[in-house]
Amino acid sequence: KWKPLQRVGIIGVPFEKGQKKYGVSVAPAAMRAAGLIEQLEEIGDLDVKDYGDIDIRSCPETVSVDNMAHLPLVSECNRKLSNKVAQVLQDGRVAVTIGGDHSIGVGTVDGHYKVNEDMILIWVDAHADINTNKTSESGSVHGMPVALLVKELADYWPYLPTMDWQVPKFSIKNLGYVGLRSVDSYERLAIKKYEVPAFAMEDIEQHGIHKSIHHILKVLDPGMKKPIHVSFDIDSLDALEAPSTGTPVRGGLTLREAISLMEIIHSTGRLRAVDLVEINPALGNDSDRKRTLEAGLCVLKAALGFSRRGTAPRGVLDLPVQ
Ligand code: 4U7
Ligand code: MN
Ligand code: MN
Ligand code: MN
Repeated sequence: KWKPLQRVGIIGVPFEKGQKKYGVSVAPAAMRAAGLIEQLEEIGDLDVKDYGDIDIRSCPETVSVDNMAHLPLVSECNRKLSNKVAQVLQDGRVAVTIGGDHSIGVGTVDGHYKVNEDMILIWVDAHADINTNKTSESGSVHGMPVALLVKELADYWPYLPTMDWQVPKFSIKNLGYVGLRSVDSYERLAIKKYEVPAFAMEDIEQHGIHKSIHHILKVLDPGMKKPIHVSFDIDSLDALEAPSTGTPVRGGLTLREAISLMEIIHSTGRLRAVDLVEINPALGNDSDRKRTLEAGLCVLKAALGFSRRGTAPRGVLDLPVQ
């Protein structure tokens, strides 16, 4: 009874203060220049609306929290993003958010949760992004969004000034991971403690991408009726497939595996939000940049219904005669 939504809303988030390198903020413009809107419009009869970029203005950073860089900026950006994602969903469209670094996952998931409280979250990433400011080695918020979002970890944070708008209500029981291969020790502890279904690269190696994602979907939603949010970090892909990213890790997903994963999720008909984050067009040479942007496009197209088999013209039964 679930049919894929044929309406899509694009949101750009030119934000990079959740990590330290210059360039992730250029990704929304680079993806549009690479033909994002046109390529999505070519899929079946997708109705694509571009909602433009979130307005990133530097607000005065009056407060500072220990080992958590630029919290006021991260907070302000995510507050706006959360409202925008909720608006796109209320317009009856799949919310497609182009980051920006992964700290923007706070806003996308918060906004989705406001509209669909029963949503499940698939975090596709080399990293688990579930550090608190106490466990993080970097102090960068792009390694913390999952810990900020889940209610089970609320007590492990200090009071966070500027973040009052975000009350973590999403349960860690509705989270699954794919692609992990660089997990910090306390992140591993959290995953074990809450028994988060987590398919690290060795599990994907063992079971294949099909069984892995089907298993996660079954564990999180045995009734097969919940809206799905995929937060896709481009560094889940092997560094050879997507070199232009700030924290590349060797030995990752092939593009084929990522496409396959997205095709399976699309086929459920329940995909309601996708984030594509951590593409940094300022890193690497022209060929690295092109390859990374193309990989991002392939992943989004698969999520939104592009078929590698091709699609026959609708309502036509034969080839045109001379
Ligand atoms: B990304 C890291 F220590 N875990 O917290 C951290 F290894 O959004 C990396 O997945 C975080 O790219 C990577 O800084 C964040 C580190
Ligand atoms: Mn990430
Ligand atoms: Mn990552
Ligand atoms: Mn990264």
